[in-house]
Amino acid sequence: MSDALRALIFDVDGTLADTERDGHRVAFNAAFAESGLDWFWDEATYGELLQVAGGKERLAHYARAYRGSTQPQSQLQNLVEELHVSKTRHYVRCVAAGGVQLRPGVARLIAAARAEKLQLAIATTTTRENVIALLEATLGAQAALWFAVIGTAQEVAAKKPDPAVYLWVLARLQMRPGEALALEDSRNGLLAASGAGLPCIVTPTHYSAEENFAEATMQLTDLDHHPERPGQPATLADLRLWHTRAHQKSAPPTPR
Ligand code: XBP
Ligand code: MG
Repeated sequence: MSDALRALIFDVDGTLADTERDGHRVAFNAAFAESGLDWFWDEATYGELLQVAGGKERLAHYARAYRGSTQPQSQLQNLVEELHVSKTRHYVRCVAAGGVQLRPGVARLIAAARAEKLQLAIATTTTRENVIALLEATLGAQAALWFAVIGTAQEVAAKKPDPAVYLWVLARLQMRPGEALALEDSRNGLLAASGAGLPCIVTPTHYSAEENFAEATMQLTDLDHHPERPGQPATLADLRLWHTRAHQKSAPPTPR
């Protein structure tokens, strides 16, 4: 017998909203300018840097791999921390001012899930302040309370593609992986979700469009575009169906 769907676990960046190019990237550049650094991340460079999950990790990688930094680790880490505080301030301000919108279908599916009493959760490698700011700015002042569990960079050290954040969220939800469905936008996110044993729906962004999503339960342009019914949105009933199918596929064959 397959587990019934009890929870939707959303990634944030790229999945709830297309935050990277016009949100995070712009905030990183504002932090560089504020610190008097001549660093600048154009859209293409940022696309490359997105292979490294986590803003702090991305900053350290850029310093070493793109700017040839030979600073001792502790010194570089101080710079990274300082830049990241400033970047987070810029990002939260941008989001609170309405600079980022939810992707198509996200608000509709969240409302449907709430109406049907499914649990909602977040599993992200971004900073908690960013998540709260995004939920409040796009879904309303109380929206963070709709999510039973919010797993962020503050809860687990290992970032996606490591499954740690999904395992942490599942433990908090007190659910088995087969009772939940993850929604992601990137290969790193998909690997994290499937590493935790979760079926995963992928809605790529322009940054992740060329990535390999072979392990995905279903891939959609966005949640308002059903992959098999042109012009129709994906409904919660579709998500339930895909969840059941994924479960059946992964279940061992019944002995005759
Ligand atoms: C998101 C990230 C984040 C953001 C920046 O990945 O990698 O690092 O780009 O946020 P995912 P911070 O969507 O797979 O969780 O600067 O707060 O890390
Ligand atoms: Mg993402």
